[in-house]
Amino acid sequence: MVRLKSMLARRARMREAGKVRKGDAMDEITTPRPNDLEAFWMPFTANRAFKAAPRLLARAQGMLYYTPEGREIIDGTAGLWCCNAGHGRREITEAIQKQAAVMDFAPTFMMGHPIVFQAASRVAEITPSGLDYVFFTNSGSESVDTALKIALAYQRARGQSQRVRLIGRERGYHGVGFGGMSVGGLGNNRKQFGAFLPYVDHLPHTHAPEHNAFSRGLPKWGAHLADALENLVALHGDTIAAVIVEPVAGSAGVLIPPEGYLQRLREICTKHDILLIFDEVITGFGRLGTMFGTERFGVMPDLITMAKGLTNAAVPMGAVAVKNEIYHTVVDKAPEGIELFHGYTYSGHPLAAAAAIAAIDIYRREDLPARARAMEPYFEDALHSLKGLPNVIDLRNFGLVAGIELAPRPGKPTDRAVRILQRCFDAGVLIRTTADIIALSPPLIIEKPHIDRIFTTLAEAIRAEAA
Ligand code: PXG
Ligand code: PLP
Repeated sequence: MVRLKSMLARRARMREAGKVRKGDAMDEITTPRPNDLEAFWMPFTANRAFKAAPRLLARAQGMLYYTPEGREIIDGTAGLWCCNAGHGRREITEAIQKQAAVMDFAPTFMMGHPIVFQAASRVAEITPSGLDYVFFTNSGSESVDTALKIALAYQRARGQSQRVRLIGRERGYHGVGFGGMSVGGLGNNRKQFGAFLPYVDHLPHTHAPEHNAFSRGLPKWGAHLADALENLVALHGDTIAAVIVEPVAGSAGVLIPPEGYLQRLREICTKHDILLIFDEVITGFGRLGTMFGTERFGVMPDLITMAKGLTNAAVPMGAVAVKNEIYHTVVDKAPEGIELFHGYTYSGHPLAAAAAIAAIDIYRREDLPARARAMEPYFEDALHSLKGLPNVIDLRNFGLVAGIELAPRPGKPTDRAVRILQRCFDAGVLIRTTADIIALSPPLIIEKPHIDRIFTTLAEAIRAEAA
């Protein structure tokens, strides 16, 4: 940091002397990278704390990140739940490079390019049969907004235009767009903004440590919590368009649905003619031991939102898969011309499409969902070996997702978890924290020695922060 400061001071002096102006080529030359950390307003980050003591990742391969100094960090989080096939996959990199050389960009508004159609077909091959139409976006947040808009457009197209209400769930995370934030149920993500979509209501969350603490797999207690949807129907009548839930809630701190809960939710949606949207941004692409969570739970939604693992995170991309009837109703019933007034400049960007095809081919060829499923018992045992450590008040897991809930330091929420994250990083393991919950979601290529390292390191860090 001292070197960096002297570099910046030198640049400022030169600028004052009129030798270089900001943006000049000279400026680049006289200021070798890394540049200072100030300009980047970091997302969901304590900017001041980070910039005072940065944690930098400079390179990645397989299960490992490397710091700028070359120190190895085991990736316990698949980046942000997204590099499911591990880092630096050659097939994906080459597909992106090849596509960039062939055609950088072409519009998908009133034009098409071959690779985007191929990518949609590839996605439709892995979604449950009957959800065979795919709308491309650039992120999970955009996928959620897209799914909500399609749900509303569908209700109108079939003559149910009174169905304008959207139902989310407490502690749900559906990204940060106004749609996703509105159906989302995380207070911290809402409190600064005040304005939300109208006509939104929420189901109760399913987290019940008093009944389900230290569950392995699906907790037994709580299927009846889905019945709250009946109460919302009693309240709102036939004005509900759609219900959106994460099959397993990730961002809120790994909340595993009780056995039978999602089935019950499906039944009530069907009974009252309400669309069910599964937000599979985290649970998609093998994370739960099947390509999508819907297969593992045996529950069929009407729409699936996805992102993250779709391209193994090599290029941003999201997608919404919809039931054929939804596509046909919106498209076939529309007057001649554009059927859905929605889309992003980069809906189906060629580089993202190339990355998605290559990533899906890897997931299928290496059967990474099955690999995750096979590794789940070992991962589960390793997780539950943390039971009894100081301040560990709950452990929960499903697929290759684990949550470790800690008692917060009195008067200092998040402090314990953040310090454990720092200790793990210093000891060569990347974990993720949300409030005082630690979340693990490693790449699906993980081997047993990585699991051992992750949990040994974590146990030491938890002990070290016992006070
Ligand atoms: N839906 C779900 C279920 C998600 O988990 C989004 C939508 C939004 O996706 P984008 O691509 O717009 O971020 C997400 C994203 C974490 C964490 O560690 C989770 C997400 C993103 C960043 C961090 O809790 N989930
Ligand atoms: N803002 C302006 C002024 C635009 O012209 C556009 C797209 O044309 C957007 C926002 C939306 O950008 P995107 O399509 O990348 O979401």
